[in-house]
Amino acid sequence: MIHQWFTPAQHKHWADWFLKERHRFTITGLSRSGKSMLFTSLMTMLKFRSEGKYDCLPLLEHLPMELVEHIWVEPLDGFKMFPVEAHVEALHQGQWPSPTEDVYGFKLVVRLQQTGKVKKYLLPYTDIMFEFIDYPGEWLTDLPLLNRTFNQWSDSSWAQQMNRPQRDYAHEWHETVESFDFDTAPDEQRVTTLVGSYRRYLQHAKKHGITLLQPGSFLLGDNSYDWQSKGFTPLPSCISSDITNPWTKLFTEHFTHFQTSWLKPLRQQTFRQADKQIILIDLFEGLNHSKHHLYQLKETLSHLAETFRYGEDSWVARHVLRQTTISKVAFVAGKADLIPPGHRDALLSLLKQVTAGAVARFDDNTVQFEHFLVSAIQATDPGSNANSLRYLTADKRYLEAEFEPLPETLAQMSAEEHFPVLPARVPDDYLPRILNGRGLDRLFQFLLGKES
Ligand SMILES: Nc1nc2c(ncn2[C@@H]2O[C@H](COP(=O)(O)OP(=O)(O)OP(=O)(O)O)[C@@H](O)[C@H]2O)c(=O)[nH]1
Ligand SMILES: [Mg+2]
Repeated sequence: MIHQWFTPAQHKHWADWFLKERHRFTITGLSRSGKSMLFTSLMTMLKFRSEGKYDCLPLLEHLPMELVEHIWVEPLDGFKMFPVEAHVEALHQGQWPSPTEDVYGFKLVVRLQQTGKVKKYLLPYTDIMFEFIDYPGEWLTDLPLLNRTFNQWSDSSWAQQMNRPQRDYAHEWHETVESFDFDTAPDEQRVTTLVGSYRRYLQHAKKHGITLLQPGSFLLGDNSYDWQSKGFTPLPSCISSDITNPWTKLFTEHFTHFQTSWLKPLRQQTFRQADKQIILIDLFEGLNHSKHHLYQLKETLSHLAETFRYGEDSWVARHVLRQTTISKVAFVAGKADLIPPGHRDALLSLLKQVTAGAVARFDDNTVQFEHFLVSAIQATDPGSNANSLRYLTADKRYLEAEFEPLPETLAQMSAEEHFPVLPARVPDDYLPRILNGRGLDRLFQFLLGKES
């Protein structure tokens, strides 16, 4: 019987937790931050766990197996099924999952045992659902544009491009604008020229580790916004401030179209309010380039926090006011297997700094947050000393790499310093390496744990 296993305090915890039938997690992550790989690992772990093959998801410490009849994965209404088989097949071929260009979902259902009076009282639901949605990271950075006018966006976009590191990648685009004749009215060809040049800037900057790329949707193919016929670019402020200028008129119209026909439905469908949020962050790309890139990442994350609603997830808010706010946030630095264990404290400290601006937006103290280091797959092996790792290169050589200590603070990093990211290939024994991924247990324990 349940009351023999738990103290009264734990009973309360259980009751709280199961008052909700549906737990919505979002994993919010910039492009290439590791979302698809994390979902792939999670589903693989759950599959092994539910088939009783491997007891690998301590997630379920909060949900003892004795209470669980069955766990399975289902499609999520309105979404294509997350292509876990395709991703696992890619890993099997030694490839990483391909970048996501559309939105996919899945639902994890935990069916509880039906027996026992205590269960009926404590756990009103039979099935508890966890919903997961995977999407291209580029969509995420566009959401803040919902709160801007074209003019505001255009001005802030220029301001960003004038600073390092963006400025370093914007030369061609800036030259195009300088020699462009905005007195001649826009026609299809001239719009295509301008949008084409701006897109090349976005692509070039992305390749060099920039995360604040707006609109990121312009970087994707057919399943994304129709930038070919409804594109826009920032305009020099002398043009954008003149609302009678035909370019300003046209781009304002396209920008509004972007907001209403693309961003609004996207926010409603894909970024439905969840109560628990994992913000997945790749620090390695920034470290690979420069300290300016890390500051730029910090700015991006701070902008993103603007678009989500944070606050206490109270019973009243949920049942009476019918609103959900995010009450728990896990800031997660992924791919932690790419540095030696001895350097992880420094990585955690960098994570805290890079997310400080986002944290500052939780302006009341009802949001619980923590920082975590996680690897969805343990792709590397320990090296011969505390500062080294062994890994498989693209051409399948097994090498040892020595690491310089990471700086503990961004301020300590010199402007020219950078830390090359380990080009680790997917090893043949990817499966046990997924099952032995690090940090997921602590992460889920935090997310599923009692709200204080
Ligand atoms: N070593 C290591 N590399 C990882 C891990 N997770 C992701 N990666 C690397 O990061 C890349 C991006 O991971 P994805 O899961 O595709 O990232 P995403 O957030 O889905 O990216 P988009 O779909 O483009 O938004 C992969 O191709 C891998 O190279 C991990 O746990 N360990
Ligand atoms: Mg993806």
